[in-house]
Amino acid sequence: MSVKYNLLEYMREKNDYVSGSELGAYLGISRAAVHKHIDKLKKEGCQIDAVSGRGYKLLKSGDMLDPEEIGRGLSLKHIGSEILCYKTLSSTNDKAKALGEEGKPSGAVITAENQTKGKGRRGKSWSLEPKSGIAMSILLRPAFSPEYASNLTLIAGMAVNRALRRICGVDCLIKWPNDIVSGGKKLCGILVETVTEEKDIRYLVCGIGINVSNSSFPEEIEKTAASIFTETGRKYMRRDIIKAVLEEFDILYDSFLDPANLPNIIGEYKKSCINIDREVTAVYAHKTIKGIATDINSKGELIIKTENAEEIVLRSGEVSVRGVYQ
Ligand code: BTX
Repeated sequence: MSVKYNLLEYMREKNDYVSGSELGAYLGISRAAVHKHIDKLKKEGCQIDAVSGRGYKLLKSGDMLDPEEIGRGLSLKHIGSEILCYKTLSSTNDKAKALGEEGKPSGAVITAENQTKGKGRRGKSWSLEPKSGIAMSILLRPAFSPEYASNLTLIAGMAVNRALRRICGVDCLIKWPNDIVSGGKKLCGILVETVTEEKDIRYLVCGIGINVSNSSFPEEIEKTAASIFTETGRKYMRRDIIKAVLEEFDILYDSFLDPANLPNIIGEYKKSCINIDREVTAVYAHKTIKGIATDINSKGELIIKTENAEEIVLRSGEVSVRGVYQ
Protein backbone atom coordinates (compact mmCIF):
# COMPACT_ATOMS: atom_id res chain seq x y z
CA MET A 1 0.00 0.00 0.00
CA SER A 2 1.28 3.48 -0.80
CA VAL A 3 2.23 5.92 1.97
CA LYS A 4 -0.40 8.33 0.67
CA TYR A 5 -3.14 5.72 0.92
CA ASN A 6 -2.01 4.56 4.40
CA LEU A 7 -2.08 8.16 5.56
CA LEU A 8 -5.59 8.61 4.20
CA GLU A 9 -6.81 5.39 5.81
CA TYR A 10 -5.31 6.30 9.19
CA MET A 11 -6.99 9.70 9.18
CA ARG A 12 -10.24 8.14 8.03
CA GLU A 13 -10.20 5.66 10.90
CA LYS A 14 -9.30 8.28 13.52
CA ASN A 15 -11.99 10.63 12.27
CA ASP A 16 -10.41 13.35 14.44
CA TYR A 17 -7.29 15.49 14.58
CA VAL A 18 -4.05 13.49 14.43
CA SER A 19 -0.69 15.08 15.07
CA GLY A 20 2.05 15.12 12.45
CA SER A 21 4.32 13.16 14.80
CA GLU A 22 1.71 10.42 15.37
CA LEU A 23 1.21 10.12 11.61
CA GLY A 24 4.97 10.16 11.03
CA ALA A 25 5.53 7.42 13.64
CA TYR A 26 2.76 5.28 12.15
CA LEU A 27 4.07 5.64 8.62
CA GLY A 28 7.78 5.58 9.52
CA ILE A 29 8.42 8.96 7.90
CA SER A 30 9.37 12.45 9.14
CA ARG A 31 6.85 15.15 10.00
CA ALA A 32 8.06 17.13 7.01
CA ALA A 33 7.32 14.14 4.78
CA VAL A 34 3.85 13.84 6.35
CA HIS A 35 3.27 17.50 5.49
CA LYS A 36 4.28 16.88 1.87
CA HIS A 37 1.85 13.96 1.55
CA ILE A 38 -0.92 16.04 3.14
CA ASP A 39 -0.28 18.73 0.50
CA LYS A 40 -0.46 16.12 -2.24
CA LEU A 41 -3.78 14.81 -0.92
CA LYS A 42 -5.16 18.36 -0.80
CA LYS A 43 -4.11 18.89 -4.42
CA GLU A 44 -6.04 15.76 -5.32
CA GLY A 45 -9.19 17.23 -3.82
CA CYS A 46 -9.11 15.98 -0.19
CA GLN A 47 -10.32 18.49 2.36
CA ILE A 48 -7.96 18.35 5.33
CA ASP A 49 -8.06 20.77 8.22
CA ALA A 50 -4.74 21.63 9.86
CA VAL A 51 -4.73 23.18 13.34
CA SER A 52 -1.45 23.94 15.07
CA GLY A 53 -1.05 21.94 18.25
CA ARG A 54 -3.74 19.41 17.20
CA GLY A 55 -2.63 18.22 13.79
CA TYR A 56 -4.65 17.19 10.75
CA LYS A 57 -8.25 16.09 10.32
CA LEU A 58 -9.67 14.60 7.16
CA LEU A 59 -12.95 16.38 6.44
CA LYS A 60 -13.67 14.86 3.04
CA SER A 61 -11.64 12.60 0.80
CA GLY A 62 -11.18 13.70 -2.81
CA ASP A 63 -12.40 11.97 -5.90
CA MET A 64 -9.04 10.45 -6.73
CA LEU A 65 -8.92 7.57 -9.10
CA ASP A 66 -6.30 5.31 -7.65
CA PRO A 67 -6.21 1.55 -7.30
CA GLU A 68 -6.40 1.54 -3.53
CA GLU A 69 -9.32 3.93 -3.34
CA ILE A 70 -11.26 2.06 -6.02
CA GLY A 71 -10.35 -1.34 -4.58
CA ARG A 72 -11.24 -0.40 -0.97
CA GLY A 73 -13.86 -2.84 0.26
CA LEU A 74 -14.22 -4.37 -3.18
CA SER A 75 -14.09 -8.15 -3.22
CA LEU A 76 -15.40 -9.54 -6.48
CA LYS A 77 -15.41 -12.97 -8.04
CA HIS A 78 -14.33 -12.13 -11.59
CA ILE A 79 -13.39 -8.46 -11.76
CA GLY A 80 -10.64 -6.43 -10.11
CA SER A 81 -7.76 -8.94 -10.15
CA GLU A 82 -5.72 -5.78 -10.69
CA ILE A 83 -6.75 -2.13 -10.86
CA LEU A 84 -4.51 0.18 -12.86
CA CYS A 85 -5.14 3.92 -12.87
CA TYR A 86 -3.37 6.21 -15.31
CA LYS A 87 -3.26 9.98 -15.64
CA THR A 88 -3.19 9.99 -19.45
CA LEU A 89 -3.70 7.24 -21.99
CA SER A 90 -4.58 7.36 -25.64
CA SER A 91 -7.50 5.05 -24.82
CA THR A 92 -8.19 2.74 -21.88
CA ASN A 93 -9.36 0.11 -24.38
CA ASP A 94 -6.06 0.29 -26.27
CA LYS A 95 -4.12 0.02 -23.01
CA ALA A 96 -6.25 -2.95 -21.92
CA LYS A 97 -5.56 -4.64 -25.27
CA ALA A 98 -1.82 -4.03 -24.89
CA LEU A 99 -2.02 -5.54 -21.39
CA GLY A 100 -4.04 -8.40 -22.83
CA GLU A 101 -1.18 -9.11 -25.23
CA GLU A 102 1.28 -8.99 -22.33
CA GLY A 103 -0.71 -11.66 -20.50
CA LYS A 104 -2.40 -9.59 -17.77
CA PRO A 105 -4.98 -11.73 -15.99
CA SER A 106 -8.69 -11.68 -16.61
CA GLY A 107 -10.54 -9.12 -14.55
CA ALA A 108 -7.95 -6.35 -14.75
CA VAL A 109 -9.49 -2.88 -14.67
CA ILE A 110 -7.90 0.14 -16.33
CA THR A 111 -8.93 3.76 -15.77
CA ALA A 112 -7.60 7.08 -17.08
CA GLU A 113 -8.13 10.72 -16.11
CA ASN A 114 -7.40 11.83 -19.69
CA GLN A 115 -7.79 10.07 -23.00
CA THR A 116 -6.07 11.60 -26.00
CA LYS A 117 -7.79 9.25 -28.47
CA GLY A 118 -10.90 7.98 -26.72
CA LYS A 119 -12.69 5.63 -29.09
CA GLY A 120 -16.31 5.14 -29.95
CA ARG A 121 -17.59 2.55 -32.42
CA ARG A 122 -16.60 2.42 -36.08
CA GLY A 123 -13.82 5.03 -35.87
CA LYS A 124 -15.88 7.56 -33.93
CA SER A 125 -14.34 9.36 -30.99
CA TRP A 126 -15.33 9.57 -27.35
CA SER A 127 -14.80 12.78 -25.45
CA LEU A 128 -13.69 12.61 -21.82
CA GLU A 129 -13.64 15.64 -19.58
CA PRO A 130 -10.82 15.17 -17.05
CA LYS A 131 -12.02 14.99 -13.42
CA SER A 132 -15.64 14.96 -14.62
CA GLY A 133 -15.96 11.78 -16.61
CA ILE A 134 -15.10 8.12 -16.23
CA ALA A 135 -13.10 6.16 -18.79
CA MET A 136 -12.56 2.56 -17.79
CA SER A 137 -11.93 -0.78 -19.44
CA ILE A 138 -12.23 -4.31 -18.14
CA LEU A 139 -10.00 -7.03 -19.57
CA LEU A 140 -11.63 -10.47 -19.70
CA ARG A 141 -10.45 -13.88 -20.83
CA PRO A 142 -13.65 -15.87 -21.09
CA ALA A 143 -13.94 -19.45 -22.25
CA PHE A 144 -17.19 -18.85 -24.14
CA SER A 145 -17.50 -18.37 -27.89
CA PRO A 146 -17.18 -15.03 -29.72
CA GLU A 147 -20.83 -15.42 -30.69
CA TYR A 148 -21.94 -15.65 -27.06
CA ALA A 149 -19.66 -12.71 -26.24
CA SER A 150 -21.79 -10.45 -28.42
CA ASN A 151 -24.12 -10.17 -25.43
CA LEU A 152 -21.44 -8.59 -23.27
CA THR A 153 -22.30 -5.11 -24.53
CA LEU A 154 -25.77 -5.67 -23.11
CA ILE A 155 -24.34 -6.88 -19.78
CA ALA A 156 -22.15 -3.79 -19.51
CA GLY A 157 -25.11 -1.51 -20.26
CA MET A 158 -27.20 -3.24 -17.62
CA ALA A 159 -24.36 -2.99 -15.08
CA VAL A 160 -24.07 0.76 -15.65
CA ASN A 161 -27.82 1.15 -15.49
CA ARG A 162 -28.11 -0.76 -12.21
CA ALA A 163 -25.14 1.13 -10.72
CA LEU A 164 -26.48 4.56 -11.65
CA ARG A 165 -29.88 3.71 -10.22
CA ARG A 166 -28.32 2.47 -6.96
CA ILE A 167 -25.78 5.26 -6.44
CA CYS A 168 -27.38 8.30 -8.05
CA GLY A 169 -31.07 7.40 -8.24
CA VAL A 170 -31.13 8.00 -12.01
CA ASP A 171 -33.35 5.72 -13.99
CA CYS A 172 -31.67 5.53 -17.36
CA LEU A 173 -32.74 3.68 -20.45
CA ILE A 174 -30.54 1.67 -22.77
CA LYS A 175 -30.55 2.47 -26.47
CA TRP A 176 -29.67 -0.77 -28.21
CA PRO A 177 -27.04 -1.93 -28.15
CA ASN A 178 -24.80 0.22 -26.05
CA ASP A 179 -25.86 3.74 -25.16
CA ILE A 180 -27.14 4.71 -21.76
CA VAL A 181 -29.65 7.45 -22.21
CA SER A 182 -31.26 9.89 -19.82
CA GLY A 183 -33.74 12.57 -20.83
CA GLY A 184 -33.26 11.46 -24.44
CA LYS A 185 -29.51 12.22 -24.28
CA LYS A 186 -26.44 10.02 -24.11
CA LEU A 187 -24.85 9.70 -20.69
CA CYS A 188 -22.64 6.70 -21.27
CA GLY A 189 -21.14 4.77 -24.17
CA ILE A 190 -19.81 1.23 -24.25
CA LEU A 191 -17.29 -0.26 -26.62
CA VAL A 192 -16.56 -4.00 -26.47
CA GLU A 193 -13.58 -5.21 -28.53
CA THR A 194 -12.90 -8.90 -28.94
CA VAL A 195 -9.56 -10.37 -29.98
CA THR A 196 -9.93 -13.89 -31.33
CA GLU A 197 -7.60 -16.69 -32.35
CA GLU A 198 -9.15 -19.10 -34.78
CA LYS A 199 -12.56 -19.72 -33.23
CA ASP A 200 -11.65 -18.79 -29.66
CA ILE A 201 -11.54 -15.56 -27.75
CA ARG A 202 -8.00 -14.68 -26.71
CA TYR A 203 -9.29 -11.79 -24.64
CA LEU A 204 -11.85 -9.10 -24.80
CA VAL A 205 -12.00 -5.58 -23.56
CA CYS A 206 -15.13 -3.87 -22.34
CA GLY A 207 -14.72 -0.09 -22.39
CA ILE A 208 -17.13 2.16 -20.55
CA GLY A 209 -17.30 5.96 -20.71
CA ILE A 210 -19.64 7.77 -18.30
CA ASN A 211 -20.29 11.50 -18.02
CA VAL A 212 -20.44 12.20 -14.30
CA SER A 213 -20.11 15.83 -13.25
CA ASN A 214 -19.81 17.56 -16.63
CA SER A 215 -21.81 20.78 -16.64
CA SER A 216 -21.15 21.45 -20.32
CA PHE A 217 -19.98 19.55 -23.40
CA PRO A 218 -18.01 20.25 -26.57
CA GLU A 219 -20.14 21.98 -29.21
CA GLU A 220 -20.50 18.92 -31.42
CA ILE A 221 -22.25 16.92 -28.68
CA GLU A 222 -23.81 19.62 -26.54
CA LYS A 223 -27.34 18.88 -27.78
CA THR A 224 -27.04 15.11 -27.49
CA ALA A 225 -24.96 14.49 -24.35
CA ALA A 226 -26.00 14.37 -20.70
CA SER A 227 -24.15 13.78 -17.45
CA ILE A 228 -25.29 12.58 -14.05
CA PHE A 229 -24.90 16.19 -12.92
CA THR A 230 -27.06 17.63 -15.70
CA GLU A 231 -29.70 14.98 -14.92
CA THR A 232 -29.75 15.17 -11.12
CA GLY A 233 -28.11 18.49 -10.20
CA ARG A 234 -25.83 16.54 -7.88
CA LYS A 235 -22.14 15.70 -8.04
CA TYR A 236 -21.06 12.18 -7.27
CA MET A 237 -17.65 10.65 -6.63
CA ARG A 238 -16.46 8.93 -9.78
CA ARG A 239 -14.89 6.14 -7.79
CA ASP A 240 -18.20 5.30 -6.07
CA ILE A 241 -19.74 4.92 -9.52
CA ILE A 242 -16.79 2.86 -10.80
CA LYS A 243 -17.06 0.55 -7.78
CA ALA A 244 -20.79 0.12 -8.24
CA VAL A 245 -20.39 -0.59 -11.97
CA LEU A 246 -17.72 -3.21 -11.21
CA GLU A 247 -19.92 -4.82 -8.54
CA GLU A 248 -22.95 -4.98 -10.81
CA PHE A 249 -20.86 -6.17 -13.76
CA ASP A 250 -19.36 -8.94 -11.60
CA ILE A 251 -22.81 -10.20 -10.55
CA LEU A 252 -24.21 -10.07 -14.09
CA TYR A 253 -21.09 -11.63 -15.60
CA ASP A 254 -21.23 -14.50 -13.09
CA SER A 255 -24.82 -15.18 -14.07
CA PHE A 256 -24.03 -14.75 -17.78
CA LEU A 257 -21.41 -17.54 -17.59
CA ASP A 258 -24.28 -20.00 -17.31
CA PRO A 259 -26.23 -19.80 -20.61
CA ALA A 260 -29.34 -21.01 -18.78
CA ASN A 261 -29.54 -17.54 -17.21
CA LEU A 262 -29.49 -15.69 -20.52
CA PRO A 263 -33.28 -15.44 -20.99
CA ASN A 264 -33.62 -13.70 -17.61
CA ILE A 265 -30.75 -11.37 -18.38
CA ILE A 266 -32.18 -10.42 -21.76
CA GLY A 267 -35.59 -10.04 -20.08
CA GLU A 268 -34.16 -7.43 -17.69
CA TYR A 269 -32.35 -5.72 -20.55
CA LYS A 270 -35.56 -5.44 -22.54
CA LYS A 271 -37.33 -3.70 -19.66
CA SER A 272 -34.77 -0.87 -19.82
CA CYS A 273 -34.39 -0.84 -23.59
CA ILE A 274 -35.71 2.35 -25.16
CA ASN A 275 -36.05 0.76 -28.63
CA ILE A 276 -38.68 -1.84 -27.84
CA ASP A 277 -42.08 -1.08 -29.35
CA ARG A 278 -40.77 2.21 -30.73
CA GLU A 279 -40.37 3.40 -34.29
CA VAL A 280 -36.76 2.99 -35.33
CA THR A 281 -34.63 3.69 -38.37
CA ALA A 282 -31.57 1.62 -39.17
CA VAL A 283 -29.20 0.83 -41.99
CA TYR A 284 -29.50 -2.79 -43.07
CA ALA A 285 -27.89 -4.35 -46.14
CA HIS A 286 -26.86 -0.84 -47.33
CA LYS A 287 -30.47 0.35 -47.19
CA THR A 288 -32.22 2.57 -44.68
CA ILE A 289 -35.11 0.70 -43.16
CA LYS A 290 -37.91 1.91 -40.94
CA GLY A 291 -40.01 -0.17 -38.63
CA ILE A 292 -40.93 -1.06 -35.08
CA ALA A 293 -38.33 -2.72 -32.84
CA THR A 294 -40.18 -5.72 -31.45
CA ASP A 295 -37.68 -7.84 -29.57
CA ILE A 296 -34.11 -8.78 -28.68
CA ASN A 297 -33.12 -12.37 -29.28
CA SER A 298 -30.77 -14.67 -27.36
CA LYS A 299 -27.79 -13.36 -29.31
CA GLY A 300 -28.55 -9.81 -28.22
CA GLU A 301 -29.72 -8.95 -31.74
CA LEU A 302 -32.49 -6.43 -32.35
CA ILE A 303 -35.57 -7.60 -34.21
CA ILE A 304 -37.30 -5.00 -36.35
CA LYS A 305 -40.60 -5.43 -38.10
CA THR A 306 -40.41 -3.18 -41.13
CA GLU A 307 -43.12 -1.15 -42.81
CA ASN A 308 -43.44 -4.04 -45.32
CA ALA A 309 -44.02 -6.51 -42.47
CA GLU A 310 -40.60 -8.03 -43.06
CA GLU A 311 -38.65 -9.19 -39.99
CA ILE A 312 -35.06 -7.95 -39.88
CA VAL A 313 -32.46 -9.21 -37.42
CA LEU A 314 -29.91 -6.54 -36.67
CA ARG A 315 -26.62 -7.75 -35.24
CA SER A 316 -24.93 -4.39 -34.85
CA GLY A 317 -25.13 -0.91 -36.25
CA GLU A 318 -26.67 2.46 -35.70
CA VAL A 319 -30.32 2.55 -34.84
CA SER A 320 -32.11 5.80 -34.28
CA VAL A 321 -35.21 5.88 -32.17
CA ARG A 322 -37.86 8.44 -32.91
CA GLY A 323 -37.74 11.18 -30.28
CA VAL A 324 -34.24 10.31 -29.05
CA TYR A 325 -31.06 12.10 -30.20
CA GLN A 326 -29.67 10.98 -33.56
P1 BTX B 1 -20.49 5.40 -30.17
O1 BTX B 1 -19.84 5.21 -31.49
O2 BTX B 1 -21.83 4.80 -29.91
O3 BTX B 1 -20.60 6.94 -29.82
C1 BTX B 1 -19.66 7.88 -30.25
C2 BTX B 1 -20.43 9.17 -30.50
O4 BTX B 1 -20.98 9.65 -29.27
C3 BTX B 1 -19.55 10.30 -31.00
O5 BTX B 1 -19.48 10.29 -32.41
C4 BTX B 1 -20.25 11.54 -30.46
O6 BTX B 1 -21.31 11.91 -31.31
C5 BTX B 1 -20.87 11.06 -29.18
N1 BTX B 1 -20.02 11.34 -28.00
C6 BTX B 1 -18.67 11.43 -27.92
N2 BTX B 1 -18.29 11.66 -26.67
C7 BTX B 1 -19.42 11.71 -25.92
C8 BTX B 1 -19.68 11.91 -24.55
N3 BTX B 1 -18.71 12.08 -23.65
N4 BTX B 1 -20.97 11.93 -24.15
C9 BTX B 1 -21.99 11.74 -25.01
N5 BTX B 1 -21.80 11.55 -26.33
C10 BTX B 1 -20.53 11.53 -26.78
C11 BTX B 1 -19.75 4.77 -27.79
O7 BTX B 1 -19.45 4.84 -29.12
C12 BTX B 1 -18.65 4.01 -27.09
C13 BTX B 1 -17.81 4.91 -26.26
C14 BTX B 1 -16.88 4.14 -25.38
C15 BTX B 1 -15.98 5.04 -24.64
C16 BTX B 1 -15.13 4.29 -23.67
S1 BTX B 1 -14.26 5.36 -22.62
C17 BTX B 1 -13.31 4.06 -22.05
C18 BTX B 1 -12.99 3.19 -23.24
N6 BTX B 1 -11.81 3.66 -23.93
C19 BTX B 1 -12.09 4.08 -25.16
O8 BTX B 1 -11.25 4.54 -25.96
N7 BTX B 1 -13.40 3.93 -25.40
C20 BTX B 1 -14.09 3.36 -24.28
